[in-house]
Amino acid sequence: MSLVTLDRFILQSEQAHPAATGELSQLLMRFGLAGKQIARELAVAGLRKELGSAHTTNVQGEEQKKLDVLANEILLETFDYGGLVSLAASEEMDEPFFYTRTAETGRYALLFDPMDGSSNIDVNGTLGTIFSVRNRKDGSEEALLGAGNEQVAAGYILFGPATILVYTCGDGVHLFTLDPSLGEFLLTKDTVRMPARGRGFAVNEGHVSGWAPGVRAFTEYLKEKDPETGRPYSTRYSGSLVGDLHRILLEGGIYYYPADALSGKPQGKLRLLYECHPLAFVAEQAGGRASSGVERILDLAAEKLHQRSPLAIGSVTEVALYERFVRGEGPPE
Ligand code: FBP
Repeated sequence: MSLVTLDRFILQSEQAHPAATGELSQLLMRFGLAGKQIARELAVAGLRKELGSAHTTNVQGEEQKKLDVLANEILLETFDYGGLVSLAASEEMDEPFFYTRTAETGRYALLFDPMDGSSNIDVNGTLGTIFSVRNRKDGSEEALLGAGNEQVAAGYILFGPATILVYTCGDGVHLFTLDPSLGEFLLTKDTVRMPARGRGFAVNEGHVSGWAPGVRAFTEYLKEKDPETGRPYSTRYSGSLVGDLHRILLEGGIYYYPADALSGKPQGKLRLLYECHPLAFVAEQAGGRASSGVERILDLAAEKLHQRSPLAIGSVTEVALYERFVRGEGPPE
């Protein structure tokens, strides 16, 4: 059986696009390289005293972990040659980073959350890296703020019992698993389809007191007993959006992080450009859906780099139901 590595799959997919320059292919392959490096650092972080706080805070006022900073550095270095990228923005950097040598020529701009699920870092929980690729346009920070449907590619790397890379370029969602003995990501699932409905929901109910009545009613509705509609749903919240979304990609269900009027997060917690947009692109390409509760996440543009947005993402059935409850319409008759 011939092995389908990430690089081989990307190069074969490129052949379907005669006008392709090969630059996007090279760029996507680099995320594979960055994923391997970050996986290696995670595996030995406890041995190398790389767990714990970096004693710095990011632009969101959140404590930075040493691994947040290390993963950010690995990603920046991974694209600092080959002239593909002109600028990159990250959850861990106040301002975009401009690649001096290619600021005028690099065709692409990147946005990433280097270490998603930071609260899991010190307890060996599931973690992820989220990435989004855009055309550089005029190469300014403003060029990064466009609607989610301007993304060229997006995906995530999941660091769990196995390291998994999932990406889309707008032609379906493809899933690869890292074979540590080969040091290669191997194709595990091509053109993944998310089930239209699920049995699980992922939300931090500890914040319920700050939610809008519609969100509270939706959560209570999922927990009521009614086998005909597959209820009650099971709670599946890992503390890592990437970990929860990966489960939903394979089993269906919904993850939501609503606006929270009481904890100073009137727009929720998640960042629109490098958490919501890329995962919405993946979800929709797999047949799922992503909403703010009111609007399609991919139609939303940002005013600021680190802007937050409420997010409900997952199977079409549950996300549509969530939007009904947010509109105050309750469940369908
Ligand atoms: P980070 O990118 O800073 O980790 O924030 C995102 C996140 O950790 C998600 O992965 C996760 O679902 C959520 O925040 C957890 O937030 P909370 O601790 O409020 O439940």
